[in-house]
Amino acid sequence: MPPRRGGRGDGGARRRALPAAFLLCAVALAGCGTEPAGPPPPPPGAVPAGQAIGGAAIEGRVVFEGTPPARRPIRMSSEAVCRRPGAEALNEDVIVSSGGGIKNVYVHVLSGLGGRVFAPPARPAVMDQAGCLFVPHVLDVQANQSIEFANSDPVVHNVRAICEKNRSFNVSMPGKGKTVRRYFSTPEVVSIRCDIHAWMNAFIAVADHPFHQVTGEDGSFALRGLPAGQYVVEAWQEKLGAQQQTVPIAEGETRKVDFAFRAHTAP
Ligand SMILES: [Cu+2]
Repeated sequence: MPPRRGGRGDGGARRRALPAAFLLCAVALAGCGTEPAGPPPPPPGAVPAGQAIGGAAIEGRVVFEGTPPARRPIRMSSEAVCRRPGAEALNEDVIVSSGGGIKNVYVHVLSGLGGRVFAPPARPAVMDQAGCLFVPHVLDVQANQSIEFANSDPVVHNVRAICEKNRSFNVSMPGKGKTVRRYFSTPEVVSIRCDIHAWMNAFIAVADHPFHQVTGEDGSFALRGLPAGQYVVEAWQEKLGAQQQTVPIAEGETRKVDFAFRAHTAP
């Protein structure tokens, strides 16, 4: 016997579901239909942004050991404006300089700062969509720091943030000049994508303190202004995984710490 459809019971369920659906719409409109409210103010006693709390530093390089993977051209054939025959952008999964440094590694203090609370910088961090790529590819921000997403391309993009600990979102970026502000409150690495152009991906690394950096072309980093203590420092790379080192440091000391990755070291 085929299953019964559209019975009285189903209608009742639909009637009961309607108010819930309206409520969801109202919540969605309040949260996403207009620009959401800015981040909450820092709690009393938070260390102001930019205020030094120590004179120690952890500096070093992230390097690739062995032969780095070749970077492949990104085929932007589905979007005429993005297409650059003969001058295609290269994929940004693993970028190793001629000297072996790895670019775009997120280096941050994972633990050791105790219960200190840090106010985020007042200036927004910026992630642009330019040349049909997210720029920068890896952005480091502080929790509750405003992030301005911008579109510099004469095409429609979107920004989809895929979070585990923060609230995921998806906003349309309909053409050049569009900007949208968002923020994340909880430390994690958020995956960013454009659904229209499958090759467009990026990462936003969120920390609840200012001791973080994304390595430049030569793979170098410097975390300055730390108080004496024992820290766990982590280097995270989107394809190669994460490595941690425990770093004891005295007041005023500068410690050299290097990280070395090889292909396929991801867990
Ligand atoms: Cu796009």
